[in-house]
Amino acid sequence: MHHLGHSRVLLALGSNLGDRQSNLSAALELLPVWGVHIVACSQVYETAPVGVTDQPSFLNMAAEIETALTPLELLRAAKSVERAIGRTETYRWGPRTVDIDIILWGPCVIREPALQVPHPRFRERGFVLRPLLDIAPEAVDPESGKTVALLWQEFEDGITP
Ligand code: GSY
Repeated sequence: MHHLGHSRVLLALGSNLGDRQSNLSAALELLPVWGVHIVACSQVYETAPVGVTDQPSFLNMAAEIETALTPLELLRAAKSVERAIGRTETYRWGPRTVDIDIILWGPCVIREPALQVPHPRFRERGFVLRPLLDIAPEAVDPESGKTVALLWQEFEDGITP
């Protein structure tokens, strides 16, 4: 179920190829073209690569948005923006010019083959949690019932979800 215009939708953005700051800025300028209103942005954090560690470091940030798009429409918009900025598929978890993930959609839980919200791995990713803490510390993960602030604290304390 998706609550038109009411849910707090949170995105994570990352870039580790080319002019990383310009790639993030370009994404924030292109999203509105697709009907995505940017409400708030976190700081930009330089983060060591997680997963495949033998790749350049990332710039990561988070954004709160408002949109009348459905979740799957937002996913398609995000993919269009990624492509416009020059992301070409390398390999899973490989370098990318820009990556846009839907992390939370208010209280909604979406489990479709193409889209999982809350993002299934965001609770263990400091590069997602730390930017989110800037703009949405009190946002609640509907699956764990925990706030972003608590998830960040547990991440920092090394408590695995
Ligand atoms: O889906 C996120 C892409 N990604 C990142 C990232 O954005 N930041 C960091 N630090 N490591 C990452 N590994 C992958 S895959």
